Amino acid sequence: MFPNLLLKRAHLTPDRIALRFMGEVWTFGQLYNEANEFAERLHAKGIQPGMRIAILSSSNAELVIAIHGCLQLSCELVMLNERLSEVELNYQLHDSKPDILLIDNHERIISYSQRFSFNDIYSHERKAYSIDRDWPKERTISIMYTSGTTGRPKGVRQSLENHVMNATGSALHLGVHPDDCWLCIVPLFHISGFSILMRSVLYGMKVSLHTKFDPEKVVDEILDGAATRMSLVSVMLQRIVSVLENRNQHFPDSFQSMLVGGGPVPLSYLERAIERNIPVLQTYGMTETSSQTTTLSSEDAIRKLGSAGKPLFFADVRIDGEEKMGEICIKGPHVTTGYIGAAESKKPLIDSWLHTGDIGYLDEEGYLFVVDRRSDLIISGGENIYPAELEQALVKHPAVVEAGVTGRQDDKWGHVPIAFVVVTEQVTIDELKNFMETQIASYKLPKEYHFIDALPRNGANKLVRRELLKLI
Ligand code: S0N
Ligand code: AMP
Ligand code: MG
Ligand code: MG
Ligand code: MG
Repeated sequence: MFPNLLLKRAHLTPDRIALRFMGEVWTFGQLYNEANEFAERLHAKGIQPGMRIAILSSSNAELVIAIHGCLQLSCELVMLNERLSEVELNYQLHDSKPDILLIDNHERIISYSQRFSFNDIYSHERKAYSIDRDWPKERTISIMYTSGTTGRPKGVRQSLENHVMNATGSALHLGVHPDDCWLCIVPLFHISGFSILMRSVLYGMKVSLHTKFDPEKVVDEILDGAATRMSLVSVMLQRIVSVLENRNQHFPDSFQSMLVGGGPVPLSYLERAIERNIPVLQTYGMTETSSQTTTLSSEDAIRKLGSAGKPLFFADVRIDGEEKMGEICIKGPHVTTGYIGAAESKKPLIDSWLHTGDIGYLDEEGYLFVVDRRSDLIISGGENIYPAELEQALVKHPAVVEAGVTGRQDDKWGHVPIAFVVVTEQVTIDELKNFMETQIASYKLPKEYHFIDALPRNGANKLVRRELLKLI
């Protein structure tokens, strides 16, 4: 068992600041009281401990309170990506079958039999529930969907132990200072953001939450000394560095660490960041490991530039294969206990190792270098796009018989999808675009469409996606 995280934290340091959002602040004591109130109102609505609650919301204080409120009531959360299309969200709801769906406002396009806004919950009376002082380690805290090679995203369980051990390993690596404030500009529905909330309650650390990523605001806040840590993906780093370069400014020494991960990080961005006094630390993490597995140390930041560092204290990494370079495998108490829904029977571990599908190597000193993302995955601005998902959507169009999707480099997003289609009847690119907009989140839409006569296939008749680019 572990202690009820927020209850314990509110007992230890009730007056420390937990959250800053749009000029308002919440202490841990206040956060606990508001979360408890939310839990009582949920309970009055018929929500029982152990139920599953899906949440669709942008990052705001109400979401933080709702997350903690659901956890106080011992419910598990399905964190939905607000950028997804209705079709994609419906799949995740159908797969996870939550008891209720919570949304931040009724403008959300998604419908569900049990759908309530945060305000709907607040308009309810309160009903006391029994507060669990101890939480079982194996309890599922959160579920996040991550794309699978088959084109169907899988719901990944993140247990209490996963979160606690990850946050602890992170603290042992980065250190914790009483004045730390972690700037959260990554979405709370991704583990990049959610893990910041977990660190906050465990460390007694302030979080400064932004709804929208605005590099100017981020730079201002850091120059003010109001934030000491942050997590981001490389396109965000690039935008922040550009602001500093344009203003000819540097980060203050009070700023402790900037975790950059979620996809490949170009060396040039790291070099430009260091020029601006940004203590940038590349990190290798994923949904299945409740965030960081390896992170570079500040003392190695320059000597090992380009590496994602060594495994955190509780984590282990090995490379599978005969050669120096091979599939990155991960072991440790931060690795998921499994999937839910259609993927429930898929076992995530082989002999206690998670096979990531990512390709990399460990150098002579044990530093990880991630060389290639897992099979066919396209990572655009830190968001995953699986070709199979787009291909399946494309062939739903009556004119399209076959489709192949692959990624190409892009200055703005790092990597973007482009589509190749075999058609049986006349169709325009605009028609295909319009169709795809009804199926797929806008950040996943192919940036180009090419009509081809046949897909490149191997002897086993399997699509060879890397051959697609040669057709243009
Ligand atoms: C980069 C972001 C902020 C871009 O969004 P922005 O600028 O706010 O765009 P919008 O105004 O919302 O939309 C404008 C148009 O741009 C399109 N668009 C938006 N995002 C993308 C995108 N990623 N790719 C392509 N296009 C995009 C919109 O569709 C819109 O187009 P139109 O007008 O046509 O509709 C945003 O993308 C963002 O927040 N990205 C980061 C997401 C993220 O956090 N990813 C990480 C996920 N992985 C993990 O969590 C595991 C790794 C991990 O844990 C970690 C990662 C980083 C650091 C630390 C850790 C850790 O281990 O702790
Ligand atoms: P997600 O599926 O959203 O959890 O994203 C995790 C994936 O992002 C990993 O499996 C990698 O493919 C990729 N990734 C994360 N960190 C890095 C990194 N530092 N370098 C390269 N790729 C990364
Ligand atoms: Mg994924
Ligand atoms: Mg923008
Ligand atoms: Mg078709």
